[in-house]
Amino acid sequence: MIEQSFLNKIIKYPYKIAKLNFNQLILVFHEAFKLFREEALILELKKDNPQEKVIVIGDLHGDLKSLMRLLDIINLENPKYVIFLGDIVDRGLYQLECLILVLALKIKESNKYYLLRGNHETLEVNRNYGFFQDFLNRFKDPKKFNHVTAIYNALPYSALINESILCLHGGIPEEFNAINRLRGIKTSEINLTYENAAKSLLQIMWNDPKPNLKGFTVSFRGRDIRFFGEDVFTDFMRENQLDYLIRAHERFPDGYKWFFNKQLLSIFSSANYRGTLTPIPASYAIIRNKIVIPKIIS
Ligand SMILES: [Mn+2]
Repeated sequence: MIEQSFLNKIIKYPYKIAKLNFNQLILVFHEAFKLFREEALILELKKDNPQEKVIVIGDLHGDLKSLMRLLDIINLENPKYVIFLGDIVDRGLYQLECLILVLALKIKESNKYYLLRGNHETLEVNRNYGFFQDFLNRFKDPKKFNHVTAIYNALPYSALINESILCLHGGIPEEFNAINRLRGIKTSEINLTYENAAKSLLQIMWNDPKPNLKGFTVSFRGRDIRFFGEDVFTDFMRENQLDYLIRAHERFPDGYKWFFNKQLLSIFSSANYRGTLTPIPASYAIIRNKIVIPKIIS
């Protein structure tokens, strides 16, 4: 068992995570892994009282400052659930710190904090965008990264709140029935379904909405990845009886962006993304009384 005092220290002093030795980190990875493996690929979260809040957080990409500001906001708002939409690592200055802090929150309050898989929760992407190299510089042995990969492979892909608000990292898949088909399957059982769900799972992590587009079209992001237009989005939402989609994956000048008659909200919670681009405000979403409200982290 992991000590509560150890978790509390991580949460209170996240800048000191860099000083932890690998055996201490293994405790965090292992405990979080056990929790994620018991979760469903499509989380089904229920609010009994409509007044209860949910906070949804987009890409962090190693922006520990924004994450710490979000924890202050979470303390003030006291939501029932906090959902991270993935892309915790790569690009930023405090990638390991962000990952370990999110995992520590998960372990401490596992029925409050949820982490979904983004396209950067993958070794191949981490090899290209910084986290794998950052990890190797610290811990030298590439085999140690297996602890991280195990976490990635155990993450849920989507969260459904009161059967009406869908949260995921990228976008809707071409297979409209994918969400329903994957409901009830545990993350540890992914191999049972992976063969015929691989494309949908990939698209959930990678797809993007595009205004003034009809149907699905190819994306610059890669093979099997798609842009989706308003017509297919509206059909998907109707068929799945959904009111809102909250996703991340793209940065916008205002920090967030509404699409498609305000049924799709895109948020991004890293302000210092890549360090070289023009800074943008970091955003998050709050759900209360069935309404989704975008907010800027100030
Ligand atoms: Mn992304």
